[in-house]
Amino acid sequence: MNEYYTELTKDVQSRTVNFIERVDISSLTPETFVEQYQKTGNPVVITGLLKECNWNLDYLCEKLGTQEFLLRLYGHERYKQDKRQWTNIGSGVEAQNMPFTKYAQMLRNHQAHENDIYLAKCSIQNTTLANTDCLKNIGEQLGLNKPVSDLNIWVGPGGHIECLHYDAVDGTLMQLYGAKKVVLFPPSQTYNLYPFPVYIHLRYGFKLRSWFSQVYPERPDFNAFPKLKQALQYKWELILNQGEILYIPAGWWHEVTALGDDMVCSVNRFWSVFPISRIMFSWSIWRTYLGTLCAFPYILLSLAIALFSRERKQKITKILQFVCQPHVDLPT
Ligand SMILES: O=C(O)CCC(=O)C(=O)O
Repeated sequence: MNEYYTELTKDVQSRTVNFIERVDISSLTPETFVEQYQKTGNPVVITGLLKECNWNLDYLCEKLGTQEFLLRLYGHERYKQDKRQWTNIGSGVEAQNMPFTKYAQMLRNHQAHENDIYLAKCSIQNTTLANTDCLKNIGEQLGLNKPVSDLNIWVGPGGHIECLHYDAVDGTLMQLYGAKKVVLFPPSQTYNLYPFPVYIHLRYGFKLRSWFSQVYPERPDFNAFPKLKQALQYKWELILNQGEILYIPAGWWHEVTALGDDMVCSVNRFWSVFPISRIMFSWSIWRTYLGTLCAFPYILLSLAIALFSRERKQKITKILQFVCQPHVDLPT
């Protein structure tokens, strides 16, 4: 870990925010992880499990070459907007397929930084990274045996922010190059964080999502969102350094900022929740399913429109993929 991030980590830990426990894999077994963190639904940072990984840009270019990935062109103006005016989340911003080597060039010449261009949540299943040694058996070592997604890669410029949201399933965020700052809130704070209402799915399908928050936790506007004051008392904050894994239990809100001036790379995976009783009576989770249900008329209409379009096959595949894996963010 370089000095800058060590200082940043100390700074976060010395402030009066809650900070997350860091546990080395040498003191964990799959059974203790399940007992202490999975069953209780407590986030934790695991160190010492990704020692071999250093996914810098040269390595990624060597492995991914000219394979195409979908890039989201966010632009920095996005962070200045009042989220109540949003008509899309990440999946609705302009997106474009590009060979990885071309994106790497944009990261090297900082075009990606200037325009906040992000490669978000792309499966590495059909790439040479799928069987990489450094990510082998990570889930098993933590007693996580039921993945509900592929391994997804996230590559982007320092400065990029993935806005505050939660997932309906458990997640592990594995930091493979650079560092990220993660702000977390427990599921109990859902209504103090002003999620988009469930009915927005009727109008926007999955372009806008009820599991995203309308607030900026780092730039609070208490006039518009007075209950945010309460939520901030429950704010957890951490720096996720290269080689570390963050376990994010279902329902925990998280905002993720790529740090530094370089490129930052992570891989995540989603897991089914165990025991299911942890979320059975959680309205935060049920409202995501209700939202998904509300999105169906919009999806059916999109399917009908796709049926008559020229790129029929591509569009229909994307829509169906999404329906099968509703927690996976797909471009629309
Ligand atoms: O790393 C990121 O930019 C976001 C990751 C995330 O939201 C997740 O792992 O659930």
